Amino acid sequence: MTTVTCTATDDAGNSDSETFNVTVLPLDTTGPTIDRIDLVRDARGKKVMRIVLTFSESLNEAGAETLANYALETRKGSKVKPVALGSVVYAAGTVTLTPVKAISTKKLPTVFLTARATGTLTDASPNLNPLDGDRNGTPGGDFVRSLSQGAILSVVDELLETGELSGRHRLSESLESSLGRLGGLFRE
Ligand SMILES: [Ca+2]
Ligand SMILES: [Ca+2]
Repeated sequence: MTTVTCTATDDAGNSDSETFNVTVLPLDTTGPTIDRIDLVRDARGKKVMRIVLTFSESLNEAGAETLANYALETRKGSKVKPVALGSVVYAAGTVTLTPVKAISTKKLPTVFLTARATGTLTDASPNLNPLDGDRNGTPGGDFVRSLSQGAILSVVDELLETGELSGRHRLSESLESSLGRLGGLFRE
């Protein structure tokens, strides 16, 4: 914060001054990153109904809710097939994508999600910094992950946050528990 003093003097030499404060906010030059992917399953755990993306900061709402900024597709070798997205809803730093048809959990390793670093999928700052999808610290770069990769990242993040994945001596124990939790993902 800077204090500015303004003094005015008339021809007769009378003068008076006023002060006011100016706050200059640091310019936001970082793009939002996707820090978590959570998969919302049906009651039996066999199908993914919704995909929830957690961003590192608030987004420009209109862009966050533009379906064209996201793509789902199955990739098998060179065969790429789009998976239709029905809706996208933004609320408080998270984006919820709902595919038209629920996705079988068996298919998760071949289903890829792309979030595009366009001019509208940006943060909420006046600079409108685009998504930093490749997480290299510079706005720009699409985010591309298979849904199974995304789910693994979220479990590892959670373990790091809760401290379960800190001490080296606890690592094998933690990995065992994460594999157990991931088991549901790959079970036939
Ligand atoms: Ca930012
Ligand atoms: Ca980037």
